[in-house]
Amino acid sequence: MEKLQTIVAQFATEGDVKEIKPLGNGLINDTYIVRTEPADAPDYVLQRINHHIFTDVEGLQRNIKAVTSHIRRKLEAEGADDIDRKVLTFIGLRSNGEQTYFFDGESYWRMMLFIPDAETFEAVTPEYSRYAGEAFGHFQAMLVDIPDELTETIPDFHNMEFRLQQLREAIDVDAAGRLSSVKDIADDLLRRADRMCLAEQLHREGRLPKRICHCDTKVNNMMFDKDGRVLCVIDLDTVMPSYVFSDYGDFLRTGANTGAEDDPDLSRVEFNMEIFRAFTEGYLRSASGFLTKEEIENLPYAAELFPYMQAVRFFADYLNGDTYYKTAYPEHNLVRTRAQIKLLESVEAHEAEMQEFIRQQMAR
Ligand code: GN1
Ligand code: MG
Repeated sequence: MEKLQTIVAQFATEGDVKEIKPLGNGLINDTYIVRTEPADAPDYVLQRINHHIFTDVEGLQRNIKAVTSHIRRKLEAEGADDIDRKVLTFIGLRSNGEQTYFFDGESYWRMMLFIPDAETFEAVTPEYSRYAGEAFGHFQAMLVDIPDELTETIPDFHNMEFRLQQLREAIDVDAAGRLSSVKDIADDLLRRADRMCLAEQLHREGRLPKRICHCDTKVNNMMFDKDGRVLCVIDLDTVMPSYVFSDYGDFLRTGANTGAEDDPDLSRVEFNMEIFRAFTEGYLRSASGFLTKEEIENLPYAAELFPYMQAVRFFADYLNGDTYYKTAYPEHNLVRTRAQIKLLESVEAHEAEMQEFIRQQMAR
């Protein structure tokens, strides 16, 4: 706490710190809420950036600044109210207001305004999913004409070919000696490999553009107000050029899963078509203006790609001995892998139904 207080003191915040407590449950960064007094001083969010994963913190913060400033300008032009609650505001250092992160010799830290009267959820209703779909479509739409060139904060982040290469390496090395007991999972994943690399193939053929995407559209990465309206998208570290499939697919992976991402009870894990329909309707409403025919037609593939990619990533981490994701128990990454494969199977079973729904939406 004392240590955190000295970190907070580096930033140009208002008020006096009253308390600092852990916030949320991200798997990568450490996040805290900083409450201040007097009551009219704003509260803040403090984050330790995981720089083993985000190695280019300078580039990362530059991306975030470009994106939040662009969105702010767009919202102003739209005449939106309450803009400070609809886009994140990063706090500069006392010593240099332009710099939005602090290095304490060991870790990188940043602070942003806490958005009051807003909530995040681990699960959503169809109604909230429709708003979420609209919000991510709107987010992408606002960034279509961003003038800045953004860096890939994690190179090849959602590149399926690269993720499979990492899995194959993990299988070859078998660093934690775990492969022999889970060989069936490796085979199951590799069997689908070619089909799942469709996006990279389309991109090489010039048929699929990269656009600025959020790339971590887990349902808990958006803030809702009291009426269930989406205020803004948070967790902007992975905002970078990618295929629109990233945002569409990763939301459904989390939002349309009837179980938990790491559910040990696979009977709870199913793909919820009601959420799929609501989210897709909302997304197409705000994004169909800029999406190409090829992007729209392949949205069902995107819904399959993300449980698959996540299974590949969790499984590779399991084989590597749990070096990337935070884990709560030794088999956690294996349990996560199984849950993602179960989800994938359920999405696959709905493929024709998804195609038909999207076709109907576009015909309206
Ligand atoms: C990580 O940090 P968090 O929990 O929002 C990960 C995502 C995964 C997700 C799985 C930088 O996101 O890509 O989909 O865990 N972020 C990074 O829950 O690897
Ligand atoms: Mg998060």
